[in-house]
Amino acid sequence: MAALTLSVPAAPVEADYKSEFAMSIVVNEEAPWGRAAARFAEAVRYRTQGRIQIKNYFDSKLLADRQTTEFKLLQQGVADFAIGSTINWSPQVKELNLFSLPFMFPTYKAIDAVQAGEPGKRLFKLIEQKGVIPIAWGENGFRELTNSKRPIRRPEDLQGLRIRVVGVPIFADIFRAFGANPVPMNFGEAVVAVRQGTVDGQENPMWVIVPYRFWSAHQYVTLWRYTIDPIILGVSAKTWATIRPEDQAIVRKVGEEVMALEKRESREGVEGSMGVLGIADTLEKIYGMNEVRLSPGELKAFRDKTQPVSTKWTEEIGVDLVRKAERIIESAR
Ligand code: X2X
Repeated sequence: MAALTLSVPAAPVEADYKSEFAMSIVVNEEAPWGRAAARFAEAVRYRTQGRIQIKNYFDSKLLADRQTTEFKLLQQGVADFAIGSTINWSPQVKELNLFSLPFMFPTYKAIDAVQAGEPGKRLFKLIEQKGVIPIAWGENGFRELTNSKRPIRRPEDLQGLRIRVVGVPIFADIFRAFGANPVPMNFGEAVVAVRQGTVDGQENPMWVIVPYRFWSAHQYVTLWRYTIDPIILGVSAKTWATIRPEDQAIVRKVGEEVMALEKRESREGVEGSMGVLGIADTLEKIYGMNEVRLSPGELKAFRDKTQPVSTKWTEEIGVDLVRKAERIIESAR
């Protein structure tokens, strides 16, 4: 008996992990999205007593600014971790375009219900089937429109404006439907284009508009919540397979905590809770932007223009998934 016990090898004191894991983030550390990556790396290092060391590559540095390749790099294990936007992952996981369906998600309650419900679970399963382990949802935010030319109240106001969009097809379709001239561009390039005025406008959540100082080039903002941009903390399945179960459990727990905090923080600045200024006050009073809020009638004019886009992309995403999400949204109102 004793001999048998002794022959069982003791668990190694040091895990034979690679000395550094790479984490990709498209933005910098100044918004909740990037801050979550910094917190995650630090808390994982602490709670694994240094066994897992994560190096963060902010501002798309692991991607050479090609944001729509992030999911591929996770599949390959070039990126071990990422906190990535569903927009940037949608070329490889087309169902993630669900969140880019125009005017689909009216409230935070609606998005939370969809993520917690069957559609969210199905999306996580699809991601996992493609070789990436999804850990938790976070949020970049509702995407608002900024531009340097004029207040945008009606689709006609967008006529001919050069609007930077992420290089995924649904956004080009949406802005063409409004009569604008969509210019697909990677984010790093977009930051320069906004500053230099080679585009007239762009669309992003408040937490990108503020830290990247888009307000200094763009006087006008239209608050229309036309799409939402969730983010997901994911791990390459190749990397995951090298991590021992007890460390996987730590990664999961820390990831869930950090991303829940990220979501709260990204909403606080917008919702005006906990004494933080709401989006309108922040962008108008602090950053001097001219804010346009749309009446229900004005919003409807934009929504009507995008009806064919929604129909087309519902087919692409999967009618069943979209209808399930719609039913959840309806009851979460
Ligand atoms: O490129 C963008 O606009 C950004 C930063 O919001 C995303 O990564 C989707």
